[in-house]
Amino acid sequence: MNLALRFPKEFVWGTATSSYQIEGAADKDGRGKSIWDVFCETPGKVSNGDSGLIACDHYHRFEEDIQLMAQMGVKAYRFSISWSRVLPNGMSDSINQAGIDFYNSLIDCCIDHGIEPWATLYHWDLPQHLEESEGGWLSDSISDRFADYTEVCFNAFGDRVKRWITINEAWVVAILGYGQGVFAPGHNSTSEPYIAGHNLLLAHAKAVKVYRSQFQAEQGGLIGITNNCDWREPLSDSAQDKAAAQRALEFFLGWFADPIYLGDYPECMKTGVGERLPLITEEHRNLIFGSSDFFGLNHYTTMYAAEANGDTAEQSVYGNGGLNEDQGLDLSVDDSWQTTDMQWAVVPWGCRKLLHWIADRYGNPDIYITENGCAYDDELVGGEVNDTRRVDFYASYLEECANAIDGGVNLKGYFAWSFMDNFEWASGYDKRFGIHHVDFDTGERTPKQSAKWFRQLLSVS
Ligand code: PNW
Repeated sequence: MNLALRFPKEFVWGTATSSYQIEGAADKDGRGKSIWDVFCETPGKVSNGDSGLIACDHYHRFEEDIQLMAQMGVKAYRFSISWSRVLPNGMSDSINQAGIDFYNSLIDCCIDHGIEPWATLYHWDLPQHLEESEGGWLSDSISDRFADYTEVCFNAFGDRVKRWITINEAWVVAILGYGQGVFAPGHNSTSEPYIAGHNLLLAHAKAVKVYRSQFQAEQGGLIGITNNCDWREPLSDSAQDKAAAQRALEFFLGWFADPIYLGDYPECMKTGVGERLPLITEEHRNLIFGSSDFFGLNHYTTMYAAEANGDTAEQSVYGNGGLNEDQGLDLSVDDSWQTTDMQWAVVPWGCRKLLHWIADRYGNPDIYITENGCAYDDELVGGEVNDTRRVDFYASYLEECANAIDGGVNLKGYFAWSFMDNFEWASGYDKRFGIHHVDFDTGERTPKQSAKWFRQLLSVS
């Protein structure tokens, strides 16, 4: 059966981006610095010394970008709001009107083109001032700063934005930012990730409380969090390897989803992390439990998990799996699996298994895949980018999404990462995730074959 017809009529098809990766204009119109501006200035942290200073210049070219989305036929655009563009020093007592104006124009442009704006409130670009004055995600006060900032956003944009995502990928912030040090703010610690993770959860929950108590009834939107998770397949049928894979998933996704859907951290984390794992007090639980109207999921790849014996795979671009020692497991990949330019394996069935795992563990919530995609460096030749591997990637992952829906999973939407090639964090501009090609010298956008493939798919659905 035609792939498009396997998805319900009301399925939300979209593309996704984030502020620091595409906007540029980092020093324009009153925007304050974020931790990523500073991280990029630190020698050796980002490939080629790249930064988001100019990026895709979406700040000036957003109308063209929304038009390209409209041509594709997508229903939704997931973008993120730069905290320091709205509040230059992160504090809600000083609002940058130019920042508010920019997001107003962007949101209006989406709506004019029949595209529903999905706004992420935090996609890693913490105002540098809050890093310096409060200690960033390690501080007890940061979740209140975040709640104040989100209130400004609900006030300014909530009349038109009906889908809010509080935090993008707390796992990445915690593990890559505070554990492995490969993302801002670049700390290497075995305890800080758990503190940062706890504060990210509290920040999410406090923002949801603000929305629900002051805005939701009147504005009528929904709010949730997006977490990322790979699939972990047991390396063998042994009970140990099955337990290792389960543990890996609980450390990855359960870390953030269990408190929200089940009210506490997973048991295996309490055991494995011990005193380094903050306690979810009664007060925290009251805030966090039940604090998501939908389940946002970013999914990229799959690895095998096995009981630890020291036999771990070579690291992929951003390292594998987190603080593996806490989890007592080894990760590996199958030599037969294809990989993307990130060295992430292409394993479509892993996506289906993960969707079922979420449905089973968390009471079959409404799930939105808010990111899925791949990096391939296909060249622009004669005005075309023939990215057949990306087309195959999307076709095969969407096939498994359709299978999951057939199997009873409440998957309600899917956002391709990314709308266009952009600043891929520590990899700079070397890794191209876009379904639109960007020439970073001229800013010119070109729809790749994959964008045309989506257009065709969506014309049938
Ligand atoms: C996500 N990992 O990042 C982000 O939400 C995007 O901003 C990013 O461009 C995209 O995926 C591709 O990297 C991730 O190591 C970074 O597991 C690292 C991991 C996962 C997601």
